Amino acid sequence: MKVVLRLQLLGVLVFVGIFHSEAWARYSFVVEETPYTRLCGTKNILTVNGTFPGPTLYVRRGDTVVVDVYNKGTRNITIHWHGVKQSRNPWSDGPEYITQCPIQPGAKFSQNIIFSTEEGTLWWHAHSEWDRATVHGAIIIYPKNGTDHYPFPKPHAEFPIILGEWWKQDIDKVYNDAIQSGGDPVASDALTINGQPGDFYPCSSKSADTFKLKVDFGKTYLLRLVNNALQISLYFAIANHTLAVVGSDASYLKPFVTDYISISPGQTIDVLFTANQNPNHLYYMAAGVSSDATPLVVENNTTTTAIIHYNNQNHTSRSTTPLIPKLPSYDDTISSVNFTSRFRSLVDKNHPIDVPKHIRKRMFFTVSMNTLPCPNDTSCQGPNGSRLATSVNNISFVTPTPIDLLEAYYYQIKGAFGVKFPSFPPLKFNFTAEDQPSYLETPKRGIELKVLKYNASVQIVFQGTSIVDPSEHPMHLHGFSFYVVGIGSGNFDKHKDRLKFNLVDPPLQNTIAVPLNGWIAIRFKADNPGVWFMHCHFDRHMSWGMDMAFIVKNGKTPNTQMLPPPPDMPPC
Ligand SMILES: *[C@@H]1O[C@H](CO)[C@@H](O)[C@H](O)[C@H]1NC(C)=O
Ligand SMILES: *[C@@H]1O[C@H](CO)[C@@H](O)[C@H](O)[C@H]1NC(C)=O
Ligand SMILES: *[C@@H]1O[C@H](CO)[C@@H](O)[C@H](O)[C@H]1NC(C)=O
Ligand SMILES: *[C@@H]1O[C@H](CO)[C@@H](O)[C@H](O)[C@H]1NC(C)=O
Ligand SMILES: *[C@@H]1O[C@H](CO)[C@@H](O)[C@H](O)[C@H]1NC(C)=O
Ligand SMILES: *[C@@H]1O[C@H](CO)[C@@H](O)[C@H](O)[C@H]1NC(C)=O
Ligand SMILES: *[C@@H]1O[C@H](CO)[C@@H](O)[C@H](O)[C@H]1NC(C)=O
Ligand SMILES: *[C@@H]1O[C@H](CO)[C@@H](O)[C@H](O)[C@H]1NC(C)=O
Ligand SMILES: *[C@@H]1O[C@H](CO)[C@@H](O)[C@H](O)[C@H]1NC(C)=O
Ligand SMILES: *[C@@H]1O[C@H](CO)[C@@H](O)[C@H](O)[C@H]1NC(C)=O
Ligand SMILES: *[C@@H]1O[C@H](CO)[C@@H](O)[C@H](O)[C@H]1NC(C)=O
Ligand SMILES: CC(=O)N[C@H]1CO[C@H](CO)[C@@H](O)[C@@H]1O
Ligand SMILES: [Cu+2]
Repeated sequence: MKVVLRLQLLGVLVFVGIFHSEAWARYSFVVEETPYTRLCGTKNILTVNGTFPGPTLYVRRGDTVVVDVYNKGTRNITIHWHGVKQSRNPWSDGPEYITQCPIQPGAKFSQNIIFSTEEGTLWWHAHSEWDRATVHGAIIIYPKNGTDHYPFPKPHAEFPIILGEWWKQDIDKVYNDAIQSGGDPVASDALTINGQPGDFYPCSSKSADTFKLKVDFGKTYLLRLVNNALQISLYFAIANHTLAVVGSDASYLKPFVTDYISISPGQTIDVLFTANQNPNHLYYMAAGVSSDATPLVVENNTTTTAIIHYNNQNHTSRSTTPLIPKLPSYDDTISSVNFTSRFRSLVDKNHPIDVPKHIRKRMFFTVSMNTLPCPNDTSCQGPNGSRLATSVNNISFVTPTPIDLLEAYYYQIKGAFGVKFPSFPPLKFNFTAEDQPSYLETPKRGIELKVLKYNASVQIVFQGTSIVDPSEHPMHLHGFSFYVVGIGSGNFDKHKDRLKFNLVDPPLQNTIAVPLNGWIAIRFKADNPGVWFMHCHFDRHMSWGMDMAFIVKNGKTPNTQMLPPPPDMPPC
């Protein structure tokens, strides 16, 4: 098996070497504090190997990779391999207090990353508090070596494009302040493309560090987009160039052409674009807010940019002011849902799909904003002097500690969690009504899991509600990709909407945004034993309780059972 290591330097891929290895490759991730300057100020941020974004992992479909994670920082940390199925190996999945206790300062944890059918782009990120703001990187999964190749013309070159948010404050302060206040977190100070805010922000203009992509006229390029923003979904576009969407979440799509994309935190989208415009101009690629999350964006609805620069410009007639793409407005939720609704799995003989047809386990999960009454001596900066919360089926998840759910399950430690997560919400009401009675606002709090039989065919309809404040919710499931068989606005109608499910070529995703006051329906086969977290990928919603976990039981044969824990699981 061939492993190609590359370094990304100022936007140019520099080829540093090829080596051969046996069944797997081994990497080191050194988590450490590193000084970075952005928006006119310097501060230490937590990084992997001193780079921001962190190193890209290059693998092939079906590889297993070992990553030795060394914590040389001063904070507890965990690393999650977002979208990697990790068959039978929840031990290396990463969410803190769900599948492991954190890697404490000075400690090391060797994680086995087991790829299976994923192909395209995924990413890795910290899964401890909100550390992923700076601790993240792309994972590029090439087709298997040999006859297999991309199901589209080979691009001339390809680049990871990681979208994110930058705070002038330390991210742990942003987190602690939000948790203590009970209200919304402070808005980020900039959006970023590959770690750089770009020309529209102070001290970034014409910065040598702004991400630049040099292209040859007539050539086609593959951009592997990752949204690592913490609190918002994003629109992305390139001035005067159309984009052909070819994949998402490491699964190929039927290509379609669009002027813009909408991408949720957690999601990846692969797009091709051809450098076929006037080479004497510069073109911005730009990203801007797409969620209607008013308190977090209104003052900060600026746009992050990178520059596309054609080689072989005519120097006497070139323009030095880049053209700006038009992005949909931040509150234009229709354009966002419209874009996502166009996804269709590729489906060809090399990329078949297997949508569960006969559902054994049907579930309906409401995802809601909530408020908690104000306890004495507590700051309560949520609406009407409350504390903000979130829930799934009216249970606001409480993070277990000092223990993790996977070890509690495996070693049968009693009292760490319950197994009564409800398949249906406790109350029926008009989920998306304009005004909701205030008695609906207060959720229960707890640690309830849902037990699934091995190989059960599962359907979940996620229903957004208008309790407190309607919002979209990018839901992410660990341990599985799922088919998105339906998406719609308003209340899910089980008689009418079910008839319109796409069971022919639904997209296979690991993150899907439940539209604001809308619903989505997903299906998957529970063929991966373990404890698997499911949560909203807006980090504030995750921290407020929009989470739950599945226990998928072992099957009957040895190769349908969880692998044993590794010897170096971090202790609590
Ligand atoms: C991968 O494929 C290339 C070309 O097909 C071949 O030269 C190379 O030896 C292969 N590598 C491995 C590890 O199979
Ligand atoms: C990270 O840094 C370590 C030591 O500094 C190095 O051995 C390792 O190869 C680097 N990892 C990656 C993925 O670049
Ligand atoms: C870019 O697109 C705009 C809007 O469609 C158009 O007015 C302009 O002429 C285009 N510029 C170039 C250099 O193609
Ligand atoms: C904010 O968005 C509005 C509406 O899209 C736009 O008019 C305004 O220029 C934006 N402000 C900034 C600072 O980007
Ligand atoms: C470059 O542009 C100038 C001005 O438009 C023109 O006179 C010249 O012929 C061009 N050169 C080339 C190589 O196209
Ligand atoms: C939605 O997308 C379709 C293309 O699939 C387009 O024709 C239509 O105008 C779009 N609608 C809105 C409201 O943007
Ligand atoms: C909270 O404060 C109120 C008013 O000071 C007091 O009556 C009540 O007993 C306190 N509740 C708790 C749980 O301490
Ligand atoms: C639910 O509320 C929405 C929004 O106010 C309204 O349009 C719809 O008619 C209501 N549905 C029912 C069944 O009352
Ligand atoms: C959630 O549960 C609490 C406690 O039972 C109840 O007061 C509240 O009305 C419920 N809300 C919803 C939306 O089910
Ligand atoms: C806050 O209180 C006002 C007045 O009692 C009420 O109308 C409003 O719905 C409340 N808002 C929330 C989010 O509870
Ligand atoms: C770090 O993790 C350990 C083990 O779970 C825990 O005891 C400790 O409180 C954590 N430290 C912080 C600052 O959260
Ligand atoms: C870059 C920028 O405009 N940042 C602003 C974002 O909004 C906060 C207030 O919410 C301002 O303090 C920042 O300056
Ligand atoms: Cu959410």
